Amino acid sequence: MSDQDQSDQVILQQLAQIEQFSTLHPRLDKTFTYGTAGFREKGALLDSVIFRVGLLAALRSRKLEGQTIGVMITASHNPPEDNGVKLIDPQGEMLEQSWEEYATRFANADSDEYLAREYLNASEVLKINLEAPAAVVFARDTRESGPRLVAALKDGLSAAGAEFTDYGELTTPQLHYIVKCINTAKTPSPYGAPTAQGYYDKLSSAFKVVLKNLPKPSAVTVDAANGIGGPQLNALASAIGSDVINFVVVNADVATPTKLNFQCGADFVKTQQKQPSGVDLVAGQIYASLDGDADRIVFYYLDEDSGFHLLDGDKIASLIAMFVQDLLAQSGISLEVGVVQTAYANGSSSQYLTEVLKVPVTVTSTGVKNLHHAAVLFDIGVYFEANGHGTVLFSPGAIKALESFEANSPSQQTAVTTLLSLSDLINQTVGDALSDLLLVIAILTQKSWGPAEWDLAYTDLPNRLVKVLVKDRTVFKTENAERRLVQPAGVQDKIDEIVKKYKFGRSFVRASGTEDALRVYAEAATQGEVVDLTMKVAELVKDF
Ligand code: G16
Repeated sequence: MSDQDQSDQVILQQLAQIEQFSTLHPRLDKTFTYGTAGFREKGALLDSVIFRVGLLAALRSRKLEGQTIGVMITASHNPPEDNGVKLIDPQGEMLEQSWEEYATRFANADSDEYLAREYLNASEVLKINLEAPAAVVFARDTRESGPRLVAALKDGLSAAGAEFTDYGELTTPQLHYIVKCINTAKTPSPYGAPTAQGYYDKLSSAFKVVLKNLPKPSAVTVDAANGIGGPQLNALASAIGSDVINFVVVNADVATPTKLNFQCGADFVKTQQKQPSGVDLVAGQIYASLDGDADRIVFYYLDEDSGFHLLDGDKIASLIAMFVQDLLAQSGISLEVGVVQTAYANGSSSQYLTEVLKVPVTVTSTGVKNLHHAAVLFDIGVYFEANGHGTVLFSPGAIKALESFEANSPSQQTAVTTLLSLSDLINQTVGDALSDLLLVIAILTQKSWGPAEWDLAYTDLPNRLVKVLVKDRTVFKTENAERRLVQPAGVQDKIDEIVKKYKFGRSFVRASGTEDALRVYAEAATQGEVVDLTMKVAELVKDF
């Protein structure tokens, strides 16, 4: 047999295998879309989708010369019965956007034969050698549907002939970290050891360097949303040591799946603007809430008059930008710091960043994948969504400038050492609640600040975010980083008319990419006005 014949046979065998395995994971009569954070649905509906994601992950790895691709099975902040899946590219970043189309095509291929054909077509269009090696790693959160979906994923990977490793239950950012570690292991700058222990070691060492010679911070109570963040934070806390800091982890029941994100967690606290259940707030102390897969975090505290104050992603971004700028000024190194936000950013935060800190601010569409791409354009790019999803990116040039800097004074040296430790403390692959938690505590300890001092930077405009259930959210199309509606025709003009009547009024509407709902955001000068404004805009769009 000629080499060509042999190769044809291998490919035919792979296609036959895909068809055969696919019969075990029948597609439901439903259209799936790779959205803001991959596929999200009721867990019961995702079997075929996850199987097919396995095929795509194998192709992606083959396309990238066998580099390891990650697959995370999670629905993050969504309710317990939901689940989802997202792909992670070799440097720990989100799947390249041009591939989302293939993910959607695979998920919607309406027969086993057609799926095999889509697979072959993709390999031809993208010039992928189907005999090349493929490597995939995966993990899941604590949802009940996780193990069943992992089985579907393994079938997909086996059908496509990929090698794979199951990392069990991890937070989403831990898997991003592991993917980057694996793919950088043989380079001059390995990112770390590709294990959960490697993650704890990297973060805990950097945290200890930043806190060296500083007083021990007060204990921090963290609401883990009854998700994977609970056990992982406990393990990270052990690596750090109780001589350095104590964490009190509450809402850490991962044995009762129905409790996940229920009346607790970052999304609950941000949208309800109140404390989660299971936490008794003591005035003046700082608290934090994670979401179900620990890629988001928000902080909060009670003032002396029992007023609840939220310190969300905007507040975190402002704190970090201010701190990094101070350190740069102290060191004398000139690097450009920029902040990336979305339309959800509170108007006061954007004003503080541009007018007080004087940092450039870029606004992108929702989705960390969008913010990440904008943040890499700065020497030090701070990106955060208001919902608490974000991180800081140090460009290779910035790291080089810091590493090669020759300090003229102990103060300059301290600033440079702190900046370099921050770059290790921050999970630069993606927003990471645990890494962000340590970063915020480190900054507050350095400044000797409590939550109230942090909160002083600016006062949030009263704001509200509500979900509106509509018949078909896909008719809502936006432009200008989701700040304006272009469809349905005429609706934006009506929103503008309403908004005009409110002091400091602003409102926008967009279709969620993770839930079957519209999101309506508004802000205005007073609490009463913002409630009224949100209600009027929600009323306007509810019948579509
Ligand atoms: C995901 C995305 C975030 C996004 C959030 C809500 O978060 O990763 O970037 O802000 O969904 O998106 P949407 O408004 O489109 O539903 P998570 O924490 O659920 O992965």
